[in-house]
Amino acid sequence: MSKFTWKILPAAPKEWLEKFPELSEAVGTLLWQRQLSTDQEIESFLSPDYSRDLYSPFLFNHLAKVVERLQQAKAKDELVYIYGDYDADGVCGSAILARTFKKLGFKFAVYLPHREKEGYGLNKLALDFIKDQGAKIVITVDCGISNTEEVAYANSLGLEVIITDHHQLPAELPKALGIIHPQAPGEAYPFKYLAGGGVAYKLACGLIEKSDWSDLEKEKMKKWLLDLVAISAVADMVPLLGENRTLVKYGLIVLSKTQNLGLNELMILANTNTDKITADTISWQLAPRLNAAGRMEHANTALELLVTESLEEATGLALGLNQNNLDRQQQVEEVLQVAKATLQINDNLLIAVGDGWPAGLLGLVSSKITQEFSKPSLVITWDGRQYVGSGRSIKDWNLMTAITAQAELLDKFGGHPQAAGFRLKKELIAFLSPP
Ligand SMILES: [Mn+2]
Repeated sequence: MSKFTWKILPAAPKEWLEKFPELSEAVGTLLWQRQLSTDQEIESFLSPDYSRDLYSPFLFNHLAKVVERLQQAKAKDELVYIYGDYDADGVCGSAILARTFKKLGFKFAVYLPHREKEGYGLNKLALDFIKDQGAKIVITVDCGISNTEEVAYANSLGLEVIITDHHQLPAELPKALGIIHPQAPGEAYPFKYLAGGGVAYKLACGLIEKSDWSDLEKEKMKKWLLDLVAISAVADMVPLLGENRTLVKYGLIVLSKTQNLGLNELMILANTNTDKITADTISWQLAPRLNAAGRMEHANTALELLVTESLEEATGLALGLNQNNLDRQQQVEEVLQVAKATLQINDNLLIAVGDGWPAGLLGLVSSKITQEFSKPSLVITWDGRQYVGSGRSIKDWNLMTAITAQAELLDKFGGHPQAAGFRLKKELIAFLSPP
């Protein structure tokens, strides 16, 4: 029996196809199946246009307010901390803001939490550290929307928090100075599926547009950041529709002639053919290497690579990431073999429980299991203090909803419908014993 059950979508109706004589039947049907029905939707899908298909960042409800506060911070020479996620999306988003701040002359620093020791999102110890450095403002990138408690703590320390994120919204939003999130309640921004890096880019564009540079300088700066925006979107697997399509199309062009020394070095090591850059170049060559930093050591290496202006440093950092990636591949293979040998099935959910597996690799292992068996999976390990887990799901089963339904068993959780992570409460140890 075949591993797949094929469900063939219906062909486009003849009358509909006749309205678009310039399209072949095959292309017409594919567009119709994607529910693209107007001339304008079809045109934007087939030929995204930079000057037509991007929205103004100031459509975000809070963007003007946030830009104004940041301009004030710059004028007063206040220290601003960028607090990013450790994956390729978060690191690229942090690099986008860092490069923009540097060009604009901000006093700033970047903090990326350690994937295993600190975990995802804001944490109080990190906020204490940031406060001690003399910061006034913290801007989250690709995280923060679920950190209601940590934002309250930051406020109690006298830190103002700006959230830029795209993750699932919690019941109670954090009390931040501004929330830039395409799906925030009442958010006017028309496109809802930007990656974390895309959201950070919108803030960067707002700052650039309000700067005193010439129009030409502004345009150049905004365009040369698009390589990082494309990596964010493809690495995070956001739908390549609407504004994402335009950002990625132009981002790939920028990537093929990137001015980013680190990306250039990374592409040399990955044997990238810069004449044929596609989304696959990002998925298979760049994103795994950028992610390897956070999974194997610390995401700071990837960030430094993306912001460095020294060729020598870029070469060294790229070599390090390349090695991290090789080590990562080997370890995933090892954990995958053990996980598959201990796989349990519960309804239609596959579960593997282990001991001491690197937490940064659980999602990759889960993804391979889900791919192989076409079923959602959870890969859970004992990390010496607690059970941590990561899961991947199939298209028709919302993993995040399933995990949220078990919130009372969990210390921390977050993610998307098809990919999520969690920590089990310590009291639950008795119910799960490592194999
Ligand atoms: Mn993301």
